Amino acid sequence: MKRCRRLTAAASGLALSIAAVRGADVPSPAADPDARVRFAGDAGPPDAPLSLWYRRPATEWVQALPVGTGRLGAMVFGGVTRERLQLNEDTLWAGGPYDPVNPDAHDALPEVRRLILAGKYREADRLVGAKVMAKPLRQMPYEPVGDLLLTFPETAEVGDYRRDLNLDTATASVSYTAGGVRFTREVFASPVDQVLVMRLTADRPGQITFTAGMTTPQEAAVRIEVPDTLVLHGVNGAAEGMKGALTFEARVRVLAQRGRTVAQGGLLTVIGADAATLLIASATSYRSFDDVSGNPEALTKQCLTAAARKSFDALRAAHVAEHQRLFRRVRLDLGTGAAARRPTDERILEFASSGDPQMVELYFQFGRYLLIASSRPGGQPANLQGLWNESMNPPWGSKYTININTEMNYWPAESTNLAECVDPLVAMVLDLAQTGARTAREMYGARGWVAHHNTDLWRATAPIDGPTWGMWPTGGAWLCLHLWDHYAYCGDRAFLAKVYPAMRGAAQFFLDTLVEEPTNHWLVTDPSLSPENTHPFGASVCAGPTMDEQILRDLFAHCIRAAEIMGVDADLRAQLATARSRLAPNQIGRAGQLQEWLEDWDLQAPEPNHRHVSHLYGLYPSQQISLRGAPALAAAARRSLETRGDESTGWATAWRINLWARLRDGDHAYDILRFLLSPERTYPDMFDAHPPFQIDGNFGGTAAIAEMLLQSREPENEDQAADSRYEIELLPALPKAWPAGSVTGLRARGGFEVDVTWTNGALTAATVRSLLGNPVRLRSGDATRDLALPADGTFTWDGR
Ligand code: FUC
Repeated sequence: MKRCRRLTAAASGLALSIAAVRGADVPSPAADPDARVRFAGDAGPPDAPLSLWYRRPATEWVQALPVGTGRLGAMVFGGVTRERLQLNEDTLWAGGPYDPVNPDAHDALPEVRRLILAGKYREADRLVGAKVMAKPLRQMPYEPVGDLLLTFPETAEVGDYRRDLNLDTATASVSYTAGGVRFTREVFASPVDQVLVMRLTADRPGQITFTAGMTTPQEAAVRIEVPDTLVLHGVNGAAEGMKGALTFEARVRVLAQRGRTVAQGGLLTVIGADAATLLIASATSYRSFDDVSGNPEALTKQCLTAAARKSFDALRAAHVAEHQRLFRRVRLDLGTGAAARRPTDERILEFASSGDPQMVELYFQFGRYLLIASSRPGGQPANLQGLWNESMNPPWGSKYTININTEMNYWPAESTNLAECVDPLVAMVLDLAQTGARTAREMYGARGWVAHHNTDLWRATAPIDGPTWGMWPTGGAWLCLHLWDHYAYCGDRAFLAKVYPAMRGAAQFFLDTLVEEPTNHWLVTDPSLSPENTHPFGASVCAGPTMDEQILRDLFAHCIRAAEIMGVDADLRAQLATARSRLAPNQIGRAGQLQEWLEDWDLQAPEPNHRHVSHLYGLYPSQQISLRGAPALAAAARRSLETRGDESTGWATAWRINLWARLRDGDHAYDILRFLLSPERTYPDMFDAHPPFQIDGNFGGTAAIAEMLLQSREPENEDQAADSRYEIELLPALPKAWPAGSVTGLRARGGFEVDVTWTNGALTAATVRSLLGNPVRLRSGDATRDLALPADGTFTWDGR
C-alpha cells in the first residue's frame, strides 16, 4: 500500500491543483497558512453566551475546537487560507487483539508477597520487574485518522474574523468578510447520522471555491471516487511488536451547490459554487476486543448514502435536537459581567485575577459538552484525550489510565445529568471482566478478574510500564464503583442484574488474593502500591495501601447490597461481610494525617506534594469519610490535603477541588479552581493542561463545580437495611465569589433531580423532583427536612 504519510506529498498535490485553478501557490502546511493574511476589524462576541470564541484561526492544536459524535471527532482550526479538520475515530488504535499475560508471574508472586511482608521492598520491586510485568511491557496507543484539508483562494485581508464553538448547538463556526463577501463555515458532528458535516456558504452566489484533500500519518492511500468522494483507506499502526490488525476508512463526500467539481489526483476542487456541504464518515474494522472483522468501507458508504439523502437543514436539526436533549438538562447561572463579552483566550489569561463568574459556567458546560461529544452509547469510553488526538504517539498513549484518569472522566456524568454517557464505560468494564479473568487465572491462580493501572482498546489487563506504576491490582475494582453509582443514581434493577456478575468477579479476585498481614492480622492487598507514589523504602510496591482497603470496602459493600437486592449469593455475601470486617481500617498518623500506607510512612515519603492523593479516595469520590459521619478521619484527610498542596497537574488539581468541596470549604475550593482555569492549566481552547493536554482535568473540574453546589449521599452505612435515607446537601461549598445564582437539573443519589436558587450566599429555594420515591433528607447549612415523596413527586424548600 502506498504510504501517504507526510503532509508534503499531499501538499504538493494541493499546490498543483490550486495552481491550476487560480495560478497561486499554497503555503507550506507546516507553517501558519494564514501568516500572510491581514486581519482587520475586531469581531464582537457571538449571540449565544455559552460559546468559546476567538479573533484568529488556530495555529496550534490546543487552539482548535473539538466536535464529536461520541465516536467520530474533529478538531476544527478555522483557517482562512486553509481549513484543517483533524479527524479521529474512537476504535483506531495501534495493534490488534493480544494477550499480555506473563506466565512467569504465577510462580513469582508468592515470593514477591513474602519479600514485601518482610519489608524487602527493593527486592520485591526487582522481582516484579523481572517476572510479573506484562508482555509486552506497554499497551497500544490511540491513533488519529488523519486530516481533511480545504485550501481556499489566497486572500490578502479579511475583516470581522471570528471562530466559535456554540456549546448549546454543538456547532463550530467560522465567519469573515473578504473582498466584500461574507463567508461562513459551520461544522458539527451528528450522533444521529454518524457523520461530521461541514457547510460552506457566502452571502453572494458563486463565491465558494476550494480544493479538498486528505493526509494521514497512517499507512494509507487516498483516492477519489468520481464524481465527488475522497476516500482514505489504510491499516492501523504496529506498536510494541504488535502488528496493526485493523483496516480503516474515511470518506468525504463533497456536495456543491452549482459551480463545478473537478477531480484531480487525490483531490477534489470545487469552483464557483453557491454553497457546499461536506459529509465525512469514518470507521474501522474493530468490532470488539477480540474481533476485527468489521467492514469500514461498507460502514462509511452506508453512513454517507443515508446522510446525503437528507438536506443540510434536516441533518442539522436532528443533530441539534439530540445534543440539546442531553445538554439542556442542566443550567447554571453564577452571574455575568463585562468580561463575558471578551474572546475566550483572553478570559483565560485573566480569570484568576478578574471577577468573571460566567467563565465558571462556561467551563462547567464545556465539560458536559466534552462528555456528550466523546462518550455516547455504543462507542468507546473517553480516553486520556477524550476523543481528540493528532499524534501516532500521544502522551501516555492516550489510553485508559484506571488508577485515576478514566474514573475522573466519568465523575461529572451522573451528577450533571448525563447518565447515558456512562454506557461506554460500563461496556468497557464488562469487557475487562472477560480479559481480566484470564489475567486473574493465569497470573494469580485466582477466580474473578483483575485489571491493573491501565487498559486500552484491546482490554489488556496485566501490569504494565514497570513495578512503580503497574503493580496495582485495584483498577478494575475502582471502575466497579461507577457501576454501583449508576445504580445509586438511577435505581434500575435490570442494569444492576446486568453488571452484578462483573462486580462479583472483581470481589472474588480479592477474596482469593488478599493476605493476612502479620502485625494486626488485617486482610491486605499484596503486592500493590499507592498509585505511583514511592514510599520511603525505595519502591512503591507494598502491602495494603490505604486506597486499596477503601476501594475494597466499597466494592464488597456494593456487592453485598446488590446481591441482597437481587436475592442471590447468600454464601458469598457472608464471605464478603467477613472479609470486609477484616480489611485494614483508615488510620491517623503521627502528623495527624490520614495514613497513605498501612504504616505511618507519610512524613518520610520522598514526594510530599505528590500529584496522586489516592488515600483520599475515601473522602472523594467515595463516601466513606465525611465531616458528619467520620469527623476525625475527615480532619485527618484535611491535614493530608494541606500537606499535598493545592497546585498540581491538571487532573490532580481538579481532584483537590472535589476534596475541598467535600470538606465544605467553598473558598478554598474556589481558590484552586482559579488555578485550574489559569493558562497554566487551561489551553486557549479550554482543554485541560496536565500539561500536556489531558481531558480528565476538564471532567474533574466540572464535577467539582457540581460538588460545590450539591452533594448527595447514600444511606450512611452501606450494610444497613435499605430503608434508611438518602441525603442531599444543598450549597455545601458555596464560595463567596458566587453570592447569587441558580442551577437546575443536577442529579442526586437515590433518584432525585434538583434545582437550587440562592442570594447573598444563602439558599432561597430548592426544588426536588423524586424519580424513584426514595425517602430523603435535605440539608442546607444546619437546617434539615425529611421527605417521603412519591415517585414523580416534587417539593420546594426555602431551606428553613
Ligand atoms: C497517571 C498520572 C500521570 C498521567 C498519566 C496519564 O500515571 O500519574 O500524571 O496523568 O496517568
